[in-house]
Amino acid sequence: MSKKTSIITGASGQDASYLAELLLSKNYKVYGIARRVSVNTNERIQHLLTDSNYEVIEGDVTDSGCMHNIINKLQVDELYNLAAMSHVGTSFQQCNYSIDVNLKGVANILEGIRLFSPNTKVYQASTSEMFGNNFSLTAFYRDKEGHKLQDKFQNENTPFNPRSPYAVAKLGAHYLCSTYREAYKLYISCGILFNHESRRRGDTFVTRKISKWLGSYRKWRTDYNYFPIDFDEETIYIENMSKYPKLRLGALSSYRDWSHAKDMVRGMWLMLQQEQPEDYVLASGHTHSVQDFLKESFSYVGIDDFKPYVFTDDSLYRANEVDYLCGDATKANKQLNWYPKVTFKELVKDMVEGDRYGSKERYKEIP
Ligand code: NAP
Ligand code: G4F
Repeated sequence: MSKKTSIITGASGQDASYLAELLLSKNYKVYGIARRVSVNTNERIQHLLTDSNYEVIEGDVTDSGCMHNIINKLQVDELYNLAAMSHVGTSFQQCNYSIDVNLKGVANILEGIRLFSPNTKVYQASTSEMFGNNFSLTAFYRDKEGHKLQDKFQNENTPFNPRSPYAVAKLGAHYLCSTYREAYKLYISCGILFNHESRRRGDTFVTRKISKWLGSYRKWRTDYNYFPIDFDEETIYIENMSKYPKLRLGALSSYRDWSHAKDMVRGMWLMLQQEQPEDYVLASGHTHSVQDFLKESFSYVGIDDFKPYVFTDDSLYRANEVDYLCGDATKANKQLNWYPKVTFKELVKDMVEGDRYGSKERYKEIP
């Protein structure tokens, strides 16, 4: 059988790095599309660059000519569109740019597929942010072992209600995908993914911000070998009056359904192995607040009360907040036989351990 071929846009990102590993392990030829940058941003895929089945091609999804040429030339079996301006907070400051990349970029790809490579199967990275503060209410739903999960959740039938420029752009792209799927009979599946993290998570997202701060704080404290003796509003002091800035965060009461990125990319691949293209929610079915993440990660390193270590910075609050996300992935469970393997506790441990040793050891993964 001939080797399957694939394109992954956003090649240097968190998910793309795990997806490339997965596809290479399945003997695919992988073309990673990464935009031109003035410094090397290949840290997450450095270990793949010597693999003859992996090739990085320079490209930007906002450039239609560039994307059309790549799609036409490669005629791949599967295209995974993961490129995005993926930071919700930033999208309030960079509204037009978020629309350019997250919506118009998708239009460029879909047109390229329609015109030049209509047999290519497409995965589009949709997001739970599209639900905003909407949720469906039922008594509760159960997992495959019959355990009770949440009573408030979002699934494929929950109405969308985007609350950020990021979510609006992603929702536009989501609808564009279903429009192209129906109008031109293309194989396009959207994964409505809830939050997923890892050691490779960008360091401005809240989970990684926490694990990274803990790593550097612990190193600083070990260097001095003292425990904190005093705190003021923004600073931690130890015995010789050396000081360390507190962890600065915004909203602590938002709830997110956090999974490991490795579990999610398996679901992306499964979506493109079906007879028919459909959209699927991928989520753990468990939700935790930012405070829960703080509690779990600080207690993992032996700090019982995280509160004295955190400074709440008003400038980090968003103009609009999504308060509660918890996904019901029953459809993916049943149709794709997809279940996440890494628990919330294991995820926190993996991230905190990853940042404990600094950047070199960071990518030694949990098995
Ligand atoms: P990420 O780490 O921020 O990766 C995004 C990638 O897109 C980066 O490699 C970035 O390149 C690239 N990119 C940005 N603008 C581009 C452009 N104009 N042309 C080409 N590439 C461009 O995000 P992620 O967490 O892996 O997420 C992957 C996708 O899933 C994104 O579409 C995200 O919106 C979506 N998603 C993520 C989550 C989550 O919790 N992680 C949940 C739901 C949906 P640089 O490295 O040069 O910046
Ligand atoms: O880690 P976050 O920035 O992730 P957010 O906004 O949920 O978005 C992520 O997940 C989406 C899926 O639901 C993806 F589509 C999107 O691309 C991205 O991967 O923020 C999580 C929560 C928010 O409520 C935020 O307000 O943490 C809160 N938070 C509190 N302090 C903070 C901070 N978020 C960030 N980034 N930085 C803070 O200092």
